[in-house]
Amino acid sequence: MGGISTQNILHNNLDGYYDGKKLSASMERYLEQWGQTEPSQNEFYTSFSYYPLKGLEYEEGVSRRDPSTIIKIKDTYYVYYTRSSKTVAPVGYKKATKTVPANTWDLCDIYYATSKDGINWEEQGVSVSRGPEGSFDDRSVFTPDILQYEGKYYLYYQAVSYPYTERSKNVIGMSWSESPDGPWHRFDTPVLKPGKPGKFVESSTKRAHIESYGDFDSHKVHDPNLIVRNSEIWMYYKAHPMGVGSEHPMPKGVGLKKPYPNFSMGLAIAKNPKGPFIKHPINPVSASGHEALVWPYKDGVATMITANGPEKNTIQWAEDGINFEVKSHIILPPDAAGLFCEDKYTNTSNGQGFTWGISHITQSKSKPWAYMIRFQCDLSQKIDDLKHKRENIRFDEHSRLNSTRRR
Ligand code: AAL
Repeated sequence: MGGISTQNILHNNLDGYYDGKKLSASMERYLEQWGQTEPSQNEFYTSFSYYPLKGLEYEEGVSRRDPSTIIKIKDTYYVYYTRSSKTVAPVGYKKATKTVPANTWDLCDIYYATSKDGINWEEQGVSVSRGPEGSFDDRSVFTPDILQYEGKYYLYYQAVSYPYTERSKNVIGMSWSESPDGPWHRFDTPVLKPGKPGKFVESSTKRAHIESYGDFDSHKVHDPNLIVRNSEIWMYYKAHPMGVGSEHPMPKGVGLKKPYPNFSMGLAIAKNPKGPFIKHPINPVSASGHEALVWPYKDGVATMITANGPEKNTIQWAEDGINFEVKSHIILPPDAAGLFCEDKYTNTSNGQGFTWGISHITQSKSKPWAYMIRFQCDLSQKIDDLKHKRENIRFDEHSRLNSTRRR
């Protein structure tokens, strides 16, 4: 065809679009912050697709949840996760006993499974179990992440002691091994503890009844998620202050002058995997999110912020790994994801991202036990997967009618 090329038509139209126009606030933002005609032009945007996993699917009486980062040793993938033994269904904090769990992460141990293809998994057994009676981890160990570093393996996980009540403090414990199959050497003290405490009202047993809040992580340090950066071990974690959680709306007053987030993300850095982990002075590094999830991306750090807070359902990035900016909005992100991200621990300064991982489906009325599934996406520099760059994702009747507040 002679005459004008498609390219010229496009450019002419674009010029026309802006000619002499005053821009609205949204258009200013669009040009300054987003600047994309197609979602595929935003490397931080992805949609997610989900697939069943063989060997880690739903099982009556067994909860499998909170998968770790997935590592690959030779031709074998490894994932670590929270697992309850065949037991009765959880009954809540008030009715829980020495043998009856409060929730699906109570009375659990860390198990692991292996796979050759990332889809068919074989549960191998326990990696780390609860500590001896009277220890900081005698009630439950759960929500692990695995760090592979200088030929050794380090499992970081949440831990609680008996009795487990809504006021129990959560800490992060660690065990290490020469091999991904164990045996694991358990540290008998936590590697990370809650920060400066507030004060609970003594005449009550409720988590929400406090006289003071304390630091942003005065109650719980949760969901350790690790990267190696600047030759150091960077542990991001979810934090809760004392005084929130069990009652909504939050109690008013108590000298509170500014709002603060119930869910936030902290960062603690160590020179070596055994610690000491030093909390970053500008914590919390995110005022939103659940289940901390980070990966090295280009010369900075990316994070997926899900489920809670004003910036939920976004992907953010920080050149310094500390001051995150919103880079995309996502829907239906994986819950409690564990990533297969090959350079998470290589101290890279050009992180490549990832395309898949494992997430969990939490318990529901019809399926009272948590189980795990696989997800695919495109948050990788290497590939350009247009299927996972689509927008306009809608939900069918089944998803809508079954959607509810997660537990
Ligand atoms: C999850 C995580 C932590 C909590 C519980 C189990 O979503 O945030 O692991 O303790 O729920």
